[in-house]
Amino acid sequence: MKKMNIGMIGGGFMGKAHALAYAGMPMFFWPAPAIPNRHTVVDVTEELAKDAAARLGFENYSTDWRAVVNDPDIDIIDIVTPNNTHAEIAIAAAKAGKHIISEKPLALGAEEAKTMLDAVRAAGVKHAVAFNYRRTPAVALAKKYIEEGRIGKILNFRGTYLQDWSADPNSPLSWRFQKKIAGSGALGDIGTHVVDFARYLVGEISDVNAVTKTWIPERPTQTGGVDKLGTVRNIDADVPKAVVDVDDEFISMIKFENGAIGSIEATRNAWGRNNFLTFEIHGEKGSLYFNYERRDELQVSFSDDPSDAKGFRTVYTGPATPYGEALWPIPALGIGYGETKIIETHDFIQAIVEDTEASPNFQDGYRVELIADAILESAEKGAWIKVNDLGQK
Ligand code: NAI
Ligand code: SOE
Repeated sequence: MKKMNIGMIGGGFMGKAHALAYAGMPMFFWPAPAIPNRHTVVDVTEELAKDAAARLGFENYSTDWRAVVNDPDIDIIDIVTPNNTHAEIAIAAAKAGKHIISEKPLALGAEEAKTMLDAVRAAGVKHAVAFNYRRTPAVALAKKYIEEGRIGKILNFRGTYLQDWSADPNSPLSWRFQKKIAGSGALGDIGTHVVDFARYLVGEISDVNAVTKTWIPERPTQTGGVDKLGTVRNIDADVPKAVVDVDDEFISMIKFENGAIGSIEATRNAWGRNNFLTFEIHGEKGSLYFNYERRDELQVSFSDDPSDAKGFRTVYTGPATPYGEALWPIPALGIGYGETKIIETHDFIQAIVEDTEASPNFQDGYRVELIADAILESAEKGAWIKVNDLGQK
């Protein structure tokens, strides 16, 4: 069986998730399209890189991502670094002829994402963007029902992503609060997952009308140690404060090209909400509801349900639903974050081996960035904004 050498850039939170997926993928999907080999992991210091290699099971480590991108033994470059580094690494990897999977959001904005899309298209390499939540079996089941016409023509999509890890004003100013590193706040960090759901399940978004808020305008700085999300940082005892220049929260009305309407909102300041990533979709013949915090379940209600049994009922995902054969043998046994990454890894490596387009890919990452840019512009101008396409379809 073919082996594919992985060069993974970044050994933090997502480094762990992707390394787990490389190890686990062939255990779930057998025969695997190819065996991912954890060849080299890169981080910014020798200590971090060495530790990441030991912890995440990589054969080698490095502090020089350029050398790894140009290493002829590497087949796939996996970008799991903060958002401001994605473009430079991806463009160099494309030029070196490597297949690329990048974490979301693809870039700091649409213009930068377009340079990445241009680079992978010019190089003819395979490319994927890691919107892994659409790999949750219940989300893929919703997609199947929609494609089969089970809820009819879609009227409305209502999506949320609510977390509370930054509601505490003492939660430190990690890179996720800095525009030059993150691009935007809750919008790019978590709102883009909902935008991905909307595009995947309903279709292209044409217009947005949004409001953004920064509830906590300054936060304690940090220089090392480990923060709540496992990011390596030191939090000094007597820290100065620094300005937050991104959104803590946004809400946007949306219009789809196919005539459906809806809303998307995201916040990291909602006490009590942890990974409250949801959608409710209303169609002419039924409705679907999903909440990632109950990720084995899809709530369904159909117009032809008996009149004495109106309301949502729960479908549990399992062997008979999407990805079921590869996963666990009993419905509701429990899908986790790891499984979504394992499926994502499988689908990307399969696209490489079978020479098909990976999905979602940099084109999708770029379209999501166009929508995110339009949301920011709309919030600034207080008006409906058409989603532009920068001349790149
Ligand atoms: P993190 O801060 O935990 O880890 C990033 C790692 O990259 C750190 O170890 C850091 O030292 C390293 N790094 C930074 N610059 C580097 C460089 N130039 N060369 C090599 N290593 C470098 O961040 P996390 O949470 O892993 O996020 C990484 C990316 O993954 C972000 O784009 C984020 O938005 C995305 N993400 C996606 C998730 C999803 O559900 N799909 C979940 C969490 C993060
Ligand atoms: C932090 O808000 C975060 O880790 C995001 O960066 C991820 O994309 C999300 O899936 C989980 O939360």
